[in-house]
Amino acid sequence: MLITCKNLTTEYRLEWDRAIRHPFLAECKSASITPAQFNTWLVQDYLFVTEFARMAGRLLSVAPVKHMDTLLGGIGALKDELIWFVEKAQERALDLCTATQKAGADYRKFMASLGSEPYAAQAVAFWAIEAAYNQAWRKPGPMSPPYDEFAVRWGSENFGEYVAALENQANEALFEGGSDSQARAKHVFRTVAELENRFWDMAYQVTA
Ligand code: HMH
Repeated sequence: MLITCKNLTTEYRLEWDRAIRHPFLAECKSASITPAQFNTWLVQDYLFVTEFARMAGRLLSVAPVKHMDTLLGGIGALKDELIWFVEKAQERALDLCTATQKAGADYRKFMASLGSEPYAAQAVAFWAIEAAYNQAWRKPGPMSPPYDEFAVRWGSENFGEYVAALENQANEALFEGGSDSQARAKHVFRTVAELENRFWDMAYQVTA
């Protein structure tokens, strides 16, 4: 059977649900998250995005030319996102030179390991990582300041369109890849779902 991104979210529905529904998000929506918990997530997510940008570079290096436009746009957006993270950290007087927590370090190792996966598996992982944030931040519904800015960044329709473009590209790669790359894609999708869940949990191990 041909694997698509949509199939993966149904096949691993439980794991995916744990990636996109989490008390952290519900507590941002109800504004009951503590500043220390939110700030911990913020600093760790900045560190995550620096590694995710490297992953994007590796993906670009193996992508077919027809997929470059979307990926280059994504890399440009990551540049803006890193600048924005630095501003948010300054507003909150947070030190971005903080150690990566275990869940973040495991995520970083996973992203580095993707460099030896077939293109289809890398494209699925890249889509899944962005799709997880798009769905997670959109699901709780509109948020109040200061969390609205975060919910809009990843939950917006614009970001959703970018995620849909990544999904199309990942589906094309799956279609063009062999059965081995499809099996690897399943494995990486499941791993992304698990790592996303652990990343939300990490906010409660306050370090910021
Ligand atoms: C942990 N997953 C995590 N952080 C992010 N910023 C994204 C996904 C989306 O880029």
